[in-house]
Amino acid sequence: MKLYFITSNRNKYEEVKNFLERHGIKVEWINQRYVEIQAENLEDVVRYAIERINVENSFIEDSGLFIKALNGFPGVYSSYVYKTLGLNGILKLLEGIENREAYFVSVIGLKYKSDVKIFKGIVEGYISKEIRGSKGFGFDPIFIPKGYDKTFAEDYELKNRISHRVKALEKMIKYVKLLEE
Ligand code: ITT
Repeated sequence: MKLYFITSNRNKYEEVKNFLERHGIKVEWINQRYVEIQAENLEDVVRYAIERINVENSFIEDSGLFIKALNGFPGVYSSYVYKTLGLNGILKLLEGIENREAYFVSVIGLKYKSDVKIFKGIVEGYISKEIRGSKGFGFDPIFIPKGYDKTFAEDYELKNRISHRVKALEKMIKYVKLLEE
């Protein structure tokens, strides 16, 4: 089985490809941007985009970091905030704030056999006090998953077992495998 993954983010592509190929699904990368509407949640962004993509057996994935003390910011603006404020900007915003709870969300939109399906994964955790680790990408160096003490950038193997992305992918795998039978 082969699926096309439409994303402009190489790191995401690598994570997704490694995980899906371990589950017997081949992935072909379409390095392209798609239309992202301004909306308050990732599901709306993903649904709008995947419904307008004319590639059979393809999927997109939109993700974001939601910080509780900041009422969910940067959320749907994660990509922009990563580029503008960066990791240090986020740490500054949280200076002196006790509640460091945050979570990553991944939403996948799949167009498979002409149907559109949405899959969502979440991983809960905390924003670290400083930048730690060099693996992964994006906010990985400041995100510590609940129940652990290393950031995703320090323990990338752990990330690829429990991440938001992996959880959403597991749901998608279940779905496509059911339809294959
Ligand atoms: P697309 O072409 O797939 O949209 P993108 O880079 O714009 O690629 P997103 O909007 O989904 O991707 O990602 C939003 C930002 O959230 C992204 O720039 C990262 O900085 C961050 N992010 C997403 N997933 C992450 C992860 O697994 N670990 C750390 N940061 C992540």
